[in-house]
Amino acid sequence: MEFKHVEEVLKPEAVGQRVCIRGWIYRRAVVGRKAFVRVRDSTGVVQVVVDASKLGDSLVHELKDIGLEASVIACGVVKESERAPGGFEVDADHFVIVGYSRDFPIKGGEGVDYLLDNRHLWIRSPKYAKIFKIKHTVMKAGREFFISRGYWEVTPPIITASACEGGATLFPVDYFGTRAYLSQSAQLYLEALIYVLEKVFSLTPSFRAEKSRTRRHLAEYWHLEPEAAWFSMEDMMKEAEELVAYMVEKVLEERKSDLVDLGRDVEALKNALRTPYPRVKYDEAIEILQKKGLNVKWGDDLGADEERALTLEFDTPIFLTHFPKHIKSFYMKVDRSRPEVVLGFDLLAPEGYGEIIGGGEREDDYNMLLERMKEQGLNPDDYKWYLDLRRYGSVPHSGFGLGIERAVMWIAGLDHIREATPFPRFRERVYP
Ligand code: NSS
Repeated sequence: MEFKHVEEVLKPEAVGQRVCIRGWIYRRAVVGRKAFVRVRDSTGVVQVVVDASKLGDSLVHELKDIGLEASVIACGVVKESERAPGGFEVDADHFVIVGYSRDFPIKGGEGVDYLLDNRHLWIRSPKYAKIFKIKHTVMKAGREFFISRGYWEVTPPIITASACEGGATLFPVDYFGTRAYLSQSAQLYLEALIYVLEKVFSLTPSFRAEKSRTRRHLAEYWHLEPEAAWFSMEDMMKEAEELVAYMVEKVLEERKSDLVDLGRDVEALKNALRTPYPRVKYDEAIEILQKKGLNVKWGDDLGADEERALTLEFDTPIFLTHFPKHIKSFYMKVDRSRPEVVLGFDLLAPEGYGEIIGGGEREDDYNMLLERMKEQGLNPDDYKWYLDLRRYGSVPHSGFGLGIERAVMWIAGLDHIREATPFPRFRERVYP
């Protein structure tokens, strides 16, 4: 038996052909002596008509009570059908139940916590096939982009001895009796690797013990991080905007129908193809926000609400740059012409989504870096190896990190970051 995927059956060319498909029962209804079974596979849903006059009353009777998600094989001739989803149906001459599914626990209308307890089954919902394919394309495009520009993919450690992004969100692990942490970012190790390969990137999980449950924070997420020797902040911002435009271009090229099915406003997304993106200094951002009546002052860290308000002023992603140094990490390079700010940037996705990238130029002077560590209450002894990078042939360099789920959330138009990952990890959720 040669099998076709559902997407190949839902085509005018398939009409009149006899095909075999295999998949899972998505919906079913029995009317008189006919069962209308909607079969789902990784590519879509197609209606299969099982007629008792051809395949017997007992099969139709069995299908009447069959559980959703039972696995089946069906063969038959493809016909046009106005009432079937996609406009085509398979008139079965062969139908076999492969795996029964009694009392499938998701019937529709359940609450989010129940659905998350059953995440291993919830992800069978057809929308997730579309989201996970978009995520695949985003990650593939990310790798392609950096490789095509001469970056080497490297493998930083995930178990680390010290923090990159501050102690508050560190995940401790018992490492043979001593304390270690799950990586928050590969950055510090990528910085060591630029002295070997000059331009590097990694795509790894990162971990943040975020205490609050928000729509855009996960405890475990996928992190795409480039780092390049000799690059200024502006050089790296160019990479960032061209990366994002490339990801969007690839998703529009390869997965447009998935975007449409998910209800994404494709025209709005196309604006992100227009580079360069506007560059907004933190100072200007504060002014814009104050004019809009938000209660912020110079020196405040900008949260989700402020980011949202800013993004609504533009229709493409925007860069925010030159933040006050006390709200940013120790490794950011102090602007020599204005020592109260650092050469850092965030890229905010439009339509209210907010930060998807954080990066900047790194402090490359030994003494300045030491001072910044002390200012932020870090123990320089914990970062001896990192300080060494400034002792032996230091060079100007820059990098950034893009949160894959954040990018997918925006590109696919999702309202919660958990939708962008099959098994989301956040506080109070580690099962299944
Ligand atoms: O903390 S970041 O802003 N920056 C860094 O980790 C740098 N060390 C990266 C670098 O320069 N190599 O995080 C970077 C991005 C951020 O813009 C988000 O898109 C994503 O990582 N991010 C997250 N995504 C999901 N959940 C959580 N909790 C999260 N935290 C950061």
